[in-house]
Amino acid sequence: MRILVLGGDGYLGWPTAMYFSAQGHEVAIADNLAKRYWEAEIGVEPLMPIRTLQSRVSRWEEISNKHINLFIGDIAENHRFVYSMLEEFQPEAIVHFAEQPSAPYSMHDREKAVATQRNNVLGTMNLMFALRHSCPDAHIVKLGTMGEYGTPNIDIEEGWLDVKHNGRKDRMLYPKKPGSFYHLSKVHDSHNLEFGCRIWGMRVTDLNQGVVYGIETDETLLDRDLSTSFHYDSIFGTVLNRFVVQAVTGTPLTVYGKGGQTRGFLNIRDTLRCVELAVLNPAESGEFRVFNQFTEQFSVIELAELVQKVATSKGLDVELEHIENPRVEQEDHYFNAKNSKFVELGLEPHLLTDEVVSHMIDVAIEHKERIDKQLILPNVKWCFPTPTRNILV
Ligand code: NAD
Ligand code: USQ
Repeated sequence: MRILVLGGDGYLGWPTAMYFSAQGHEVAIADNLAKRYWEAEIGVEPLMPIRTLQSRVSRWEEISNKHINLFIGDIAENHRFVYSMLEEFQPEAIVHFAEQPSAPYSMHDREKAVATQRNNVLGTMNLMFALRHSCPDAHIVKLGTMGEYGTPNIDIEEGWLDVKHNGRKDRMLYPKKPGSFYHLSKVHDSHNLEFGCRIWGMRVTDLNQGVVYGIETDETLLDRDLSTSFHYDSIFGTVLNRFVVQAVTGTPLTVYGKGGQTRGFLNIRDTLRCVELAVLNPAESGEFRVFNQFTEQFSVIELAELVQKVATSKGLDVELEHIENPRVEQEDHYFNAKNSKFVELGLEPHLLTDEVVSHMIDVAIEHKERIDKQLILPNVKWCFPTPTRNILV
């Protein structure tokens, strides 16, 4: 198939692009390298050194003897770029990772909240219009997030809810209660995409993905220059990835508040497989399909205790610390999310075992000299003091 990976320079997009290329698909990557700018802006670096996108692609081509097409451009601010790329490449599937992915980044201040929603919502809208113009039958596989649902006190279905009200029934998009301006941007995307399916007959799979952990895939392991951009800082690092790096540096594991926050999690290898399953089994024309893309549920404290146990068995001295929660979120709540659709399509999950954590610790130890401990403590609060009335911000 001809598969376009939007955001193919990122943590998940780069390994996904290599994976599809390895399976023999014709792959194109689009990226505006914005993540590299955001990293520089806040002063953080990935754990492993990451080559330029062009040199990663060349290295992949040398090693695999397969070609990846490259489009450098901004999908949110340059709609002509999106139209001409789709016109030229004529993708059958478009995997859309190209968004600002961090909740803390989006909660930093007005500018970053607006920039996040502008980038994410407009990028998806430009894609919808360009697709309608240039390749209306292509299937969009869109990375959404489990955080769109928030933590409701009822079971979380896969995207849709059958509702009975005053004696009548309907099937509605599942009600959303997200926890940051970033997560809200994904809700807005979902609504826009569902509208496109309903009105124009677009075919879309919205992947409500849980929190991803992991450093390596089969393709990144082929060469150091193919590594993916793994973060451990408080803005771009996700919780388990952060705990592993904290354990290696002897920093107490940063459990925010009580640590009862429960989320869906998955290994980066399962991200690749889930996206592949969605691409190979496309949505019907007019169908807005939602899959909950996670394999296991854990609370933050369960993850911290797991990392502590494994690290201790490897001779590391690791403490847990309940620090003041910088976020506004429930710390003790019901969470039961359905995730059967990928299993029905054939997903065999990589589960979070002691061995997986142990291997992540070993990789983090290899790169220990690059870890900057200053980047570990959170520095963005959800609820900051209201400015006095005569200060314009
Ligand atoms: P990432 O920041 O590493 O990758 C996103 C890529 O998109 C970056 O290379 C960035 O430069 C590019 N990009 C952003 N805006 C763009 C634009 N306007 N035009 C072109 N390129 C643009 O993020 P990631 O962790 O790989 O996440 C990928 C996607 O998956 C995101 O949409 C994220 O919200 C979603 N997601 C991630 C996780 C996770 O745990 N990492 C979990 C659930 C969902
Ligand atoms: N947390 C801690 N300590 C830390 C970091 C996080 O206790 O050091 C807690 C957070 O308060 C939160 C939970 O761990 O309750 C998850 O936080 P996270 O930073 O790992 O994940 P989140 O901000 O939700 O965002 C990440 C990705 C995002 C994706 C989302 C999936 O950055 O792109 O959409 O996971 S989900 O959470 O299912 O919405």
